[in-house]
Amino acid sequence: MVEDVKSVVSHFQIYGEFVSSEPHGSGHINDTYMVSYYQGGNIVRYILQRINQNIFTKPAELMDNVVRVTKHVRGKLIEAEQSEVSRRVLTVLKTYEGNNYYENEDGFWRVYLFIEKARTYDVLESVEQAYEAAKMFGYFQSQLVDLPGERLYDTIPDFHNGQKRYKAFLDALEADACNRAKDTKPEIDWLTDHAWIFDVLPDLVEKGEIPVRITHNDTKINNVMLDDETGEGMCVIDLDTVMPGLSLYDFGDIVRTTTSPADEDEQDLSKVNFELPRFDAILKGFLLTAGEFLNKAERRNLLLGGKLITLIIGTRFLTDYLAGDKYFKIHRENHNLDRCRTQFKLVQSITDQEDEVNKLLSKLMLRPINFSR
Ligand code: ADP
Ligand code: GN1
Ligand code: MG
Repeated sequence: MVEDVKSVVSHFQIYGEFVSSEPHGSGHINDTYMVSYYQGGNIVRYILQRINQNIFTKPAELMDNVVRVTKHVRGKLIEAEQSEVSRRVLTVLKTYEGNNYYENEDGFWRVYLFIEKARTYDVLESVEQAYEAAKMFGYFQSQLVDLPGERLYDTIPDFHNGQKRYKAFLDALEADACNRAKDTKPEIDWLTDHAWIFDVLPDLVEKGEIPVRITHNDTKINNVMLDDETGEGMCVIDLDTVMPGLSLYDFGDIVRTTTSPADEDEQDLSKVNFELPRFDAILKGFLLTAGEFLNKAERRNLLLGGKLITLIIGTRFLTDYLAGDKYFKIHRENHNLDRCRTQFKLVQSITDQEDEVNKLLSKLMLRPINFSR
């Protein structure tokens, strides 16, 4: 593979001598490599990614979105006289032909500058990190409020459409392609019981209370880089799903990936719990940067965003398990089922503590509209 990587990166405008390449990160979708070059006496690193074309079927449109968004964010950072701009926004490298990607028989490739002295976390180590991550995702959205030009491409149509995700689950259940439904009866029953939640947010969108904005749509915690030294939020990454969406889903995915101290694939479900101090931290971080543009209905439904996206992603893991692990990368048997279980447990844990959360939201004048069956 090193030889292949070396040949792929040779098409990009990178100077110096190729040194090495190795797989990098723990994303579920793309293939990511860290590539090192020797340049004028220093080692300089890059990120090379092969875009998963089973999932992103129009990668050229996707790159068009990424380039527009990163250019706009870069302009904002320069305008605000921010230091270290190239550590605060992804930089897309061009090929010698002047393209933003390179395509060969093995796939569709792109290269970013490597963001040094910062890292991502799969599980948070402190409440401060939760605050920083939420602040960054809110900031990212605020930077895109005035993105000029045409509507961005929908890189995955209906990405967070819970009703369609539920329908896909029902189809996978009926097909039961791998005869796995028998092993997952409690999860199927639990989901059937909670499927009504999928309708709540679309109702508010239909009534015009919740607007469609430009959102990131994959604000899980390992898609933001935090500075190694200061812990400060540096850069929002993984921009493949930046497209029109709901702000509440972005906040929701922060809830999903920061409020429990457990891994997404933790097998000991007693470790999966919604922790109020973490929620308090992300609420403050997100409102600091997104508070200015969020409307009243959005502010009042922040917790719902968390519940809903966690339910949607749990449903997607269960669907993929039933279908035979076709979508998310897995690294062990039953991996998607384990992931599904943590998500459903977290939704249950949020529900169990809803009164407490509502007290907190009331203090911030964010008491949610009562929604129930
Ligand atoms: P996936 O879509 O598969 O999740 P990501 O774009 O999130 O792919 O990249 C996977 C991991 O690679 C990230 O979690 C992060 O740790 C690392 N990474 C991605 N882009 C960069 C970058 N520009 N600089 C440094 N690390 C990066
Ligand atoms: C995938 O690419 P990554 O690993 O950041 C997925 C998200 C899920 C997440 C669950 C394009 O995110 O929607 O929430 O896994 N991305 C896509 O961990 O499907
Ligand atoms: Mg990622």
